[in-house]
Amino acid sequence: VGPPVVRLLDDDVESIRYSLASHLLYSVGKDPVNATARDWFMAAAYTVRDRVSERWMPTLNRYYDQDQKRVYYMSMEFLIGRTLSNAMISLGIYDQVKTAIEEMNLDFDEIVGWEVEAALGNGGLGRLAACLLDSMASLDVAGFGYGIRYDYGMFTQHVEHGWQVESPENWLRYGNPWEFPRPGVIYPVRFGGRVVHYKDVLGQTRAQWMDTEEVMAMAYDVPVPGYGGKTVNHLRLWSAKSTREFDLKYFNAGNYIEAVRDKNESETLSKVLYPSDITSRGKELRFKQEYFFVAASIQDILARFRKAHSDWNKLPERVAVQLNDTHPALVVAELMRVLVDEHHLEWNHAWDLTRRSCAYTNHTLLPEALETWPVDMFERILPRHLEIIFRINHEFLQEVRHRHPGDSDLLRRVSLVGEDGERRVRMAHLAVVGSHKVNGVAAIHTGLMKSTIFSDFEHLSPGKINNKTNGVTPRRWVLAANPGLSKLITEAVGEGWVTHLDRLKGLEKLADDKDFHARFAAVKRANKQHLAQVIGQRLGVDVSVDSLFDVQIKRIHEYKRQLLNVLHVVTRYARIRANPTVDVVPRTVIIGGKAAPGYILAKLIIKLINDVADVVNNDPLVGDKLKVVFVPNYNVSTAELVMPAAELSEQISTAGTEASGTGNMKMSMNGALTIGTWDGANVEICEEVGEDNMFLFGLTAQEVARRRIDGYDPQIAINANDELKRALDMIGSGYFSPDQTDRYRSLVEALTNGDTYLLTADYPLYIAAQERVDALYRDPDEWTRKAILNVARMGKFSSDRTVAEYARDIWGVATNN
Ligand code: DL6
Repeated sequence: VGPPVVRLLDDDVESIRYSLASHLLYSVGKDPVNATARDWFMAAAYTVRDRVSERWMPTLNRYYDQDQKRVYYMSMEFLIGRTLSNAMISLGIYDQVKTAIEEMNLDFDEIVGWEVEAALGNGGLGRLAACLLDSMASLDVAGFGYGIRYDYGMFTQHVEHGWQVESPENWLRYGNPWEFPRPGVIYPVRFGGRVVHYKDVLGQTRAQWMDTEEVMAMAYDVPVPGYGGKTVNHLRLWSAKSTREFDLKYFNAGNYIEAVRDKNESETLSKVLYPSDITSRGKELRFKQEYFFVAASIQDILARFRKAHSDWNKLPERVAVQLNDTHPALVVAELMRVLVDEHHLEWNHAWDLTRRSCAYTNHTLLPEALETWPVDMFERILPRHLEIIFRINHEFLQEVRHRHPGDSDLLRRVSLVGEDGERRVRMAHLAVVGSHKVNGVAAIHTGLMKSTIFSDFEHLSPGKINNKTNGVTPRRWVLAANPGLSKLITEAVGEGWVTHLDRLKGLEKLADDKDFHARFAAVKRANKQHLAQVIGQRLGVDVSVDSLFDVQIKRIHEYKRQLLNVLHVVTRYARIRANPTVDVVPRTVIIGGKAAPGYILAKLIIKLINDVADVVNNDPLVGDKLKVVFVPNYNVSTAELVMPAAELSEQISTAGTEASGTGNMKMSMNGALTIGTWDGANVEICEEVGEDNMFLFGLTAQEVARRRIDGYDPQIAINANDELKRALDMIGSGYFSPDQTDRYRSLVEALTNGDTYLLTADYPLYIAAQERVDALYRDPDEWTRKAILNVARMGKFSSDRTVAEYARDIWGVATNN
């Protein structure tokens, strides 16, 4: 242990102003005369980063000194968003930095606005990873993320003539002030080659993986400050670099161009994030990316472990590896390979250590999202790992055979290798068998995991599958995103809610307090005003702050049913047109989300939303009664703007399809009422908030399953409902697409023939629920009362609670609360 890190920097306004000026000159190389707002952003980021670093090193030393068990959160995605404001808040220096910037006659909001967000993720799974990192640091858990430093993260979505157009987001173009490159932390990652088995001097059979190609993985560390600044953990992201051997080989042969070309090829591994939140089947590069970050992380984890321990038995006591979905499931095979082939542990011993160290989180039941890889491809790229998986499978199936003799169907179902058609390795089965705990992300989701996709495993290992309902960090999603509401909450219940969200309960008693009502409503109105202003400026749509802000923001997917939302909008529009003088509750329907670039139907839904918006927003008969806004490029920063302004939160997936959802939590915490199905975390939000304070509707997961088994016929529902028929006719006949009247025929046909996600079955109940929404909105006091109760009862959905449960039940580590 070296000398302790001395804190050199003070946090008063004067010291911060000094840091800003110094960084502008010494780090950015500008003076105030020539500095742009972006230059000042960089100076501000370095100013804050210095103070983060001063707390980071002591944290790491503390972990070493106390030999703390470390939790490694392995994820292909971390959807971090912007960092500056959040880091300022965590360190408790927000006011000082803001004042220092303003005292220099600079525009704080403009400077903060220059930060390019880190969008290294698609959606829910990646954003959850970022919330959990925040909570681990805030709870003093030694929790570290491992992922990939993609050169291009999530694409930027533009809307051109109503269509989604993607463009690459070169987020590192101006440099990333939050990362520390670690050229000294670099590991080889091997691919291809062949396996040779031989007997060593002791007569033991050993495997040698040889003739491989190598890529190097270089670390970049991004500090993650916990709230209060006591603990600063980090996220280690790997970037692919070509090996020096490659360069030398070609260089010596005098072929400079070849050397550079090869370099580029090996570096493509960390080039781009796959933009589908549902796995891109069979893509070789994706498979290599998965192994790339797994192999580098395992080397790093074991190197750190070996610095402090020579006894391998200590591994599960000191190391917990959490697999964020199956993307890092190769950890199981890689850890086995390293322990057995490189450290010569006996197979059963290695298997025991591996299983006790690993745990796996499942995020979806959708069959198309369950990763499998063709055996042929696996063998070509990771031949030794395939052998290891075959042996794991062999031993696992032996055990199953022993316990269930003669049940060959069971063996076929649970095998790690699917044999129906092309042979494929089932990554979920590898993750389940190689983990000591498997969890779902909401109670209903975990229940369905046990009764559907993993029912055999539930019978084989009862108790292994457990639930860890998701949560979101209140620091980003309330404190930073909604300062008005935060101030109000703090005045009412004190500051402690930021780390003990259950203290929001103290607001319940104010649900009938007229003065609190007025202040709560004023905050919401101000947030709506802000959003309306941005919508006006950026999209040229004039929305009324008096209208109900009805929000659906999430990835565009058939199962999330943005199309059901559109059917409601069209129904509302048809009603207004049929009776223009009718007294309706004015609505602004706000929809945002990205479609995977190859998901044609999802892109068509975006076009439909924009086509409907065009017609509705320009119909003079409609005016402020109805507006439709598609917010382009929905990302974390946009979410931070929209969530606080939402009044109605649309969570309308087909029951049994959305694992949890976390947008539902964010909006409810910010005082929106939920209109939703009995799906994902909606069910638990209802348990907390009360059914009276939400608008739940529709088929339950069991009813959905029953309808599907019985063979659902959408025609019956359509024929029974004139408004539904009319809405479908309008869309299908080109009412909203006069330039191409058959544009939406396929969409309508998908609903009329089959309707996989049962929109037509839920439509009448959804419309009725929307009518209940209107009726309540006409009573502002009652609406506000329910909104306050929503905020008051959301304590359960802090990611601090989620992390505390993982820590207690899965990782076996202590937390500070
Ligand atoms: O668990 C986080 C999040 C859930 O809240 C969503 O319900 C779920 O759809 C999402 N899954 C993904 C991608 N799934 N896979 N694989 O983002 O996870």
